[in-house]
Amino acid sequence: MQTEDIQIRIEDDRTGLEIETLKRAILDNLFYIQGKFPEIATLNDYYMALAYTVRDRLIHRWLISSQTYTKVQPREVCYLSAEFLMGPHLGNNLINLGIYDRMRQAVQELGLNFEALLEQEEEPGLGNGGLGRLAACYLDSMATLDIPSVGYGIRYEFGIFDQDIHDGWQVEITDKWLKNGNPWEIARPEWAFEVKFGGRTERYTDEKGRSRVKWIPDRMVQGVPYDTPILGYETSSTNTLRLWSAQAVESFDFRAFNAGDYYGAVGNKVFSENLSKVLYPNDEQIQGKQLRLEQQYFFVSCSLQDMIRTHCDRRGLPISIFHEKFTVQLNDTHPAIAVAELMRLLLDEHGIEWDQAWHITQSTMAYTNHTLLPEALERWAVGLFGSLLPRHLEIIYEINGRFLNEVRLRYPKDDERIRRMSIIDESGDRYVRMANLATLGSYSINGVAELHTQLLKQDVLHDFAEMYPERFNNKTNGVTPRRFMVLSNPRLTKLITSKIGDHWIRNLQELRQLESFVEDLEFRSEWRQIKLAIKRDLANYIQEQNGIEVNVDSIFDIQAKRFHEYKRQHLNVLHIITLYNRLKANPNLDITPRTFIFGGKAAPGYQMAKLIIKLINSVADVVNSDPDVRDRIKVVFLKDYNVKFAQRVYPAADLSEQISTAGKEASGTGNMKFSMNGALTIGTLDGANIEIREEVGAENFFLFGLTASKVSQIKAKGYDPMQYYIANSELKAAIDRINSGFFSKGDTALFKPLVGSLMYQDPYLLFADYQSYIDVQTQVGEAYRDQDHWTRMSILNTARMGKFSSDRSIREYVKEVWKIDPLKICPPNEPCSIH
Ligand code: Z16
Repeated sequence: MQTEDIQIRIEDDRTGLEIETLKRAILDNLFYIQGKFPEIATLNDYYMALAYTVRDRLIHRWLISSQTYTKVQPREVCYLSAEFLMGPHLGNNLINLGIYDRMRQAVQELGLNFEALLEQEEEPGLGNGGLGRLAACYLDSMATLDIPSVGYGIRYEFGIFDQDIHDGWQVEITDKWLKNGNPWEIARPEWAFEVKFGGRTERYTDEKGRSRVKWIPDRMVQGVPYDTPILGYETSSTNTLRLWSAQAVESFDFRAFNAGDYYGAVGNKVFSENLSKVLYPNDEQIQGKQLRLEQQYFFVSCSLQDMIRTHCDRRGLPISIFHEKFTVQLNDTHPAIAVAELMRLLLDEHGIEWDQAWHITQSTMAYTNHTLLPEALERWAVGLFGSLLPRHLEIIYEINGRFLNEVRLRYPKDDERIRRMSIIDESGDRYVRMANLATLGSYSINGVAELHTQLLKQDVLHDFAEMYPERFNNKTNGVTPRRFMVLSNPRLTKLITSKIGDHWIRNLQELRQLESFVEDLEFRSEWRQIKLAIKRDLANYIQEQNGIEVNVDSIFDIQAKRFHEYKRQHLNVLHIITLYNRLKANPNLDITPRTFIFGGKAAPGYQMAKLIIKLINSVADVVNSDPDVRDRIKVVFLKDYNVKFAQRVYPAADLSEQISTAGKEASGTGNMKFSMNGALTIGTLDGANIEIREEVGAENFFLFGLTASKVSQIKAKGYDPMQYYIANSELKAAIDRINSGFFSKGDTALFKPLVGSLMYQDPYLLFADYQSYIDVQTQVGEAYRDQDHWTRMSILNTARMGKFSSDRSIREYVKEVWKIDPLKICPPNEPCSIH
């Protein structure tokens, strides 16, 4: 076919950006894609018509990008992650295309409600929390910085569950995000791969007389890629998020089918397709379930096969230089099986010798660790592992054997060290330690904040850091200002841009220029008005959702994140109860009014986290309706916290709660999103809080609590929470209040597991940090009364958050880890001579 003859015209209805063209395109898509006329079209039909209108306008850049990669063959990064928490695409794509305002106008001229259409999108919630959202922010920054990259993951049919609250308890509801169709993805069944499971291995001699291994699996599944375009901000670079969906391999069913076992054949199909059915909803605690390992291996194998096909078949390059063209970033150990899988592909499928295969593998992989919590470190029972991936287990044994020989040479007679460093944990039942595999197989290992990296080197990976210090580095997390400022906070964006122009959106350090407006009375007043207007919006939402009326002049004190004991939502509750007790004792007490807002999901099997949610709702019921409180405190639990909702919440906060036990939160990223939007932080010296405080200045940050080293000291000495309970009358009163059944209609058993855990173990040192937290909360209340000073601090928080753009993080990965050159992509329909 003469493809050169077919040129797309600039004013084509699929590319044109005139308002009239956009309007025509939306109606055209409604007609031809949705097959509806206006009289019977639903809101979703209009959403789809709008989404396709936007998609049409980005597809040209996407194809030029992929054509350019094919032609230039640049070095690329593949970001492997079991989770991508993308959030809604429509608004973000409009921002990144630079057509948000004109599309809104076009939509409004059609008589449609633009906000309602944005709201209509079901977000792809293919992640649990921080780790998945970080992957999404990094895709945005990689495209914005013109870094050739692909995100590889799993197309879960059901993402993170929707949360409902019944009688104060969390109830999980299946997330059917695909039910209305997904206009942002394109299926590529022609590029599917097969993935093998189970069976056994066999040795054979190849035609060159070399001993080789063949894996004879007992099951096979197909991975079908679904591609979603990832736009950069005001650049033509458009990368790909490629998610794999599991499908039955038809030929595998046939044997059973021919034998007349129709139901057996269909059963196998159902079994295969279970693989990508549902996201495991646990953050920071592993379950060791076989299906989870199958998911991990499934997407890793598809992704590596895809890279090798691109490299060898499409580009015709020798496999020996694979690592020069591709680097793989492992987002935690979830994709760590990639180390063994790449070895297998190189050894068994490409006939490469061990040493060269190991060199290629280790030059390809880089590993990011996201947690130090022991219960979150992945390990697989050797029996399970070997029955699912027999060949990989052999390879891991071989890697381990060779490695431990090196350790023995380097540290003679140090058996303890050998035991600690081994990929196989042999202290009891045998396990494959995925962090050790990832570390050993990677040329770079990083933590996600300065403190976290330091503790990683000191603690979990100490022996590895001692042996290979040059491989360890820190990359403090960042978040994208496009989604978490420009899209989520248009009012603040407009004010900032009116003062300093709009370059800050690509170069967040330019927010520093706002510092010169701190003394500007008019500016401060506008800043305050904006916060108030956003709080009003949230107040309306709360009124609708929870039927609670809140005072917009009160401090909006927000803790929004997954529920986990180490994040200490219950410490926040102890503060609320303390204030309540003070008001009960002295109903005329003059306290700064506060609205305590919580949002977040608990892992469905995590009873304690669910009980903390119940406690918050129980306290809310009592406090919100007590006449003695007289609107000075309100407690609100907002259900179903997700990306869409987070975008509403961050801009409305006065105070951001970042109160984890020091040493437990690897970085945190919500802390950054709040502060960028002008919230002040009350926080511990944990994760990225430390660096945020360094940037915004100690005088603009409410610090409390023990340091990480004090925490481990106290624990080493033997921590006794009861001593604090006995000595601190307000703490005792708060705990007794819960214990008495006051918040549970007299039921003294309900919160026993929670209170008991605090009084007798308190593994996260709430009691040790209680007084310090209360004291600093009192300072917060005082500080808020000086609105003018508070506003100065708020402005300075935003002005000094430049470091925490994910663009900065990605620049560091590019320069210090990946060593990739940016590649500019020609804009569509313009003369261009870059390549
Ligand atoms: C996760 O979200 C994180 C760590 C982890 O092991 C598993 C999940 Cl699902 C989080 C960390 O808790 C958080 O501190 C960090 O900011 C985030 O990962 C991104 O690095």
